[in-house]
Amino acid sequence: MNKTIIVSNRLPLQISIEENDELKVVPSVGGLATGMKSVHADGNGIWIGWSGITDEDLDESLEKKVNSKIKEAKCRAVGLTEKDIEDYYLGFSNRTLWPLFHYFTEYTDFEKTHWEAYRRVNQKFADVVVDTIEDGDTVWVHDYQLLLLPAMIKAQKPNVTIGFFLHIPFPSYEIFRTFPWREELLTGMLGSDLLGFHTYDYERHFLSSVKRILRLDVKFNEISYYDRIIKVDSFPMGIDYEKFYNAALQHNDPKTEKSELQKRLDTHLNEKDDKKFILSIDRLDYTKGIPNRIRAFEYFLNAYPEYKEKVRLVMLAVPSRSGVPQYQKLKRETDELVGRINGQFSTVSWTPIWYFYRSLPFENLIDLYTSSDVALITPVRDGMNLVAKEYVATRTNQDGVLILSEMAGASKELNDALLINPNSFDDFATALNRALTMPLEEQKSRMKILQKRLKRYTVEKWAEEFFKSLEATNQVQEVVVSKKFNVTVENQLITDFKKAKNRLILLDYDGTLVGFKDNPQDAKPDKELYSLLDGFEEQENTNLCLISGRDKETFENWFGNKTYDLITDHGVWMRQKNEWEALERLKTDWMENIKPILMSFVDRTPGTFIEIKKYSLAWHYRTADPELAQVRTMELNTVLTSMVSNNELSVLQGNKVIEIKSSNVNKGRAANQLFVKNDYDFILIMGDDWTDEYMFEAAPEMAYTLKVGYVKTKAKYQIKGPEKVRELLQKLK
Ligand code: GDG
Repeated sequence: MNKTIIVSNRLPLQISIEENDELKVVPSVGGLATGMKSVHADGNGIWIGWSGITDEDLDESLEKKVNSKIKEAKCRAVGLTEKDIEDYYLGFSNRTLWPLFHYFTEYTDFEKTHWEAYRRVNQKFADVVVDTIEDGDTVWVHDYQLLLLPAMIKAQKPNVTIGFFLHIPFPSYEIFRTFPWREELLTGMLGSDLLGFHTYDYERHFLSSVKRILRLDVKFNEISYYDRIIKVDSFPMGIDYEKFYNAALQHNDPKTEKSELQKRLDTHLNEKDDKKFILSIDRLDYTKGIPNRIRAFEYFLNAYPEYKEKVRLVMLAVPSRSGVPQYQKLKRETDELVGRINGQFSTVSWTPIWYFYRSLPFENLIDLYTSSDVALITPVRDGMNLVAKEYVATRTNQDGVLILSEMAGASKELNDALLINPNSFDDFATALNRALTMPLEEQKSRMKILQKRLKRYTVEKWAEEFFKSLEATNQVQEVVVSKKFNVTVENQLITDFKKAKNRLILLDYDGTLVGFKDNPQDAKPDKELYSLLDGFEEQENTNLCLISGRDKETFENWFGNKTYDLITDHGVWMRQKNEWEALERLKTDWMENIKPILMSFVDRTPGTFIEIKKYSLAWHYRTADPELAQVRTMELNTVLTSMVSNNELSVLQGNKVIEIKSSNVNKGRAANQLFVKNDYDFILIMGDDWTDEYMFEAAPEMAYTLKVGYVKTKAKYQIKGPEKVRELLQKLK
């Protein structure tokens, strides 16, 4: 039976070493563990991650004990050293990726040794994963600590399905491009078959970086990457709604005994009947906007002095990453601010801010959620923010108001909250005033809509949707690979070639025999290619012909002293036995009219240029901004449409090029001249471009037609790239 493997930095277990080396293992109750329950605990799943104990703290016997406990919980541990944690976790993950992806560029370190540790540790994870999985298994990798892992797994196990989910934002291209190892990071992520983000914005930012940095083809939300199609989608993570709702119900039951914290909260409420609670809960992290929130609260008290002694901000800041200097600084700043504001406003009976710097048990979290009138959740950047959703789930009477930052992913779903820009103190003050005076009816109608969404799209549903989508990627891949040029076809082709008496090999040049270069003139034949092609000159009964959109002069220059056949200018000219012959008689007077139009596109689209050939004009946009180029190609097509029909011209969409040429010329017509001339019993045709489709269409049924690349084609088979083409030709020599 196929397995499902979940991989995250930490295992969903808290393991502690007690006295006498006794182990205490407590399962984590976080959102992720809940969402994964159906695939992990109940299904045929294994969770891989770090146990939380470094190698240095484990001797051989303790390690055995730990591993056996981990195994009981259907987990497998990745061993990490103190140095790994220092450089990969506290270093690269939390001092590079975390700040950069949250737009804190000034906090971002680009430390090469940390990057190397990140690579090394991702490989440690890959080794354990590869050792655990078999073909047909499914792997789901989580979060920013493991961005390189998908490609590392795929390289060794191409037949497993890999999903990846990023829990934090993916930044805009302008931020991501500053990252020194950007290509490698993206390539690491592209080992996945499905990439998931919380919101459409993160998805679109990621795709933009893939297009601009890796220059890959992206259609809607699918990336063509060699022989694979990678799907990218957004899956907003939900919460365990019932758990929070039921806990709140129980809490509100008068029979339930009150916690110490609740008693303290109650005394506050009794101080004055009309006093209100404003709640904020976050990890103490600079992305959560805590100092800013405190300052905004001060601004609010000054702007609306009538609230003095009537409201209280209850702030829970959960200690986090205290080994990273910025977090230590944030702690000092928060302490100081709370002290200053409490000093400034407090009276004998009122302290405006209650500040807890600790983590609380779940029951106390519910005390806070249920006792508050307003939740003030105002991160400056946040992938999703589950606290906002949990607050909503605990409002069993549907009262209460959520004030939420637009910069939290959750704001995309929670439109009925009061959404604010966390950088505007006026927004804060107005929203707080509105929340504190909101009629109960409006509170209820808003809360009802918020709850409806969260109740339906829970964390289980989120995991289910992701898995469904991940399984569907297999079907996409099957379509892509159905035409794959596999070993069986290759062997048959070689056998047919060997026994044939009269062979034709028809090869496109750019993208087929050589890779693309930014400037077409740089894509000259190399030594290896010459020797490969020359080999066919010596073979008996073998007619080799290169067929290209290149002009006659260029080919004459490159292959002038060779004896093989050439067809140039998309089929205008043919050279056989060193004699050039014009296959078509063409007019060129239209060129003078079209040239200025193309020139205006060059002027307005940096990175593009015109190639002037004898019988055609080509506008190349390989190095232009891909998004701008997409707009301009549509614009150019529209402009050209009316002009070309009057002049019997056609517009060809090549690989990052638009070419205008006479309509009655194409590679298919030219190739046909060869097909009919001889009674071939073996024909091999290879090409990568849209214009090569004419050849595939015109080819006799017995021909082997091979498309280079994995896009839709009329060819019978598809092959990866020029390297593979050369390997095949080598085998025919
Ligand atoms: C990352 C992304 C994204 C908090 N304090 C206590 C406590 N919590 C629980 C909350 C909530 C969770 O921790 C915090 O989740 P958030 O989503 O708010 O924030 P991050 O930790 O930054 O999480 C974030 C998330 O991943 C999921 O993808 O939403 O954007 O940054 O569940 O209830 N729980 C207990 N005591 C506490 O003191 N028991």
